[in-house]
Amino acid sequence: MIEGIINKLLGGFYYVMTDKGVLECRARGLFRKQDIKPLVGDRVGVQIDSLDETKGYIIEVRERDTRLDRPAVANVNQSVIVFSIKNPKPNIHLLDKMLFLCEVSGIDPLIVFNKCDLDEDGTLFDELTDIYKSTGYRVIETSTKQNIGIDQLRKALEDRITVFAGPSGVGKSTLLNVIIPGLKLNTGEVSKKIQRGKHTTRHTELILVPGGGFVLDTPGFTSLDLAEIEPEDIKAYMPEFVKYQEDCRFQNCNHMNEPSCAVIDALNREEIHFSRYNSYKLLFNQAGEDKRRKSW
Ligand SMILES: Nc1nc2c(ncn2[C@@H]2O[C@H](COP(=O)(O)OP(=O)(O)OP(=O)(O)O)[C@@H](O)[C@H]2O)c(=O)[nH]1
Ligand SMILES: [Zn+2]
Repeated sequence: MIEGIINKLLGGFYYVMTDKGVLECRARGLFRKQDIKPLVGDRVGVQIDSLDETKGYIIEVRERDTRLDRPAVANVNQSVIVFSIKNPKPNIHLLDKMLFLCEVSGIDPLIVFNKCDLDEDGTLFDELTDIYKSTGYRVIETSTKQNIGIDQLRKALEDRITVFAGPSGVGKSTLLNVIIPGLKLNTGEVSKKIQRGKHTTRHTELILVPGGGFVLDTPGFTSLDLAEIEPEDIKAYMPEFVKYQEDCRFQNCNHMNEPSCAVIDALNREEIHFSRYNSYKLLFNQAGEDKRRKSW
């Protein structure tokens, strides 16, 4: 048996990258009875077909570190969250929501502000970076037009399985095309993309990055439904709240309207950014609403 990683699923076959190249595999063995469906990103044990060494059987699926639903992938351990400085301008609440989903999924976020060529004097980037670096997140600025930050981004992909996330039009596909020569993802205006993409079926594929690491060619965190999350659990995923909350009067303080709340005190002293606190409140309320909607 040899070890490998599933890089795509196509026509009922699993394609597994191994030391002996990419093998076309079928699933077989105990895990099928246990109802484990192998996913892109799964580390697997493969038995090579004795008659054809380009084919094989997946006989074991290793334990997963993480799992995402849409796209369904295993073992992603980093998310590059892309927003553009301008065109479209960043939606900070959406960024906070994606950071929150990373925290919940156990995935390390890296924030990328792309199109920095449009930020003439750099002030927009400085404002945004200040919020997120002080919260402890990694932030880089890039421009595919002026080749800024691309090497830094490529370096951050080494030894990781990365999913790109972010709204439409921020430059996710353009960044991936620059980092992976020959990838040729469609880029540009949405209407043109739909036309060009009409007859091609999308499937999720793990791509090897020159220099090391894997990226998914399909964006992640496209579903932002919070129905599975209790509003009371959200505060634990706001990293900058954690050091204050032991000083709240109530042990189970939600930092909403409770008296003597250390998080709100820190907010008033501007030690916690207002936009981050505001996102927290919106997430808290949305989690409650999504839950009520689902339980009808
Ligand atoms: N000025 C500037 N424009 C850029 C940059 N990177 C990408 N663009 C442009 O932004 C537009 C959208 O880029 P895409 O890569 O298609 O964006 P996307 O995030 O993949 O969009 P979706 O596929 O809709 O999610 C294209 O017209 C790109 O040429 C950049 O660094 N600077
Ligand atoms: Zn509190």
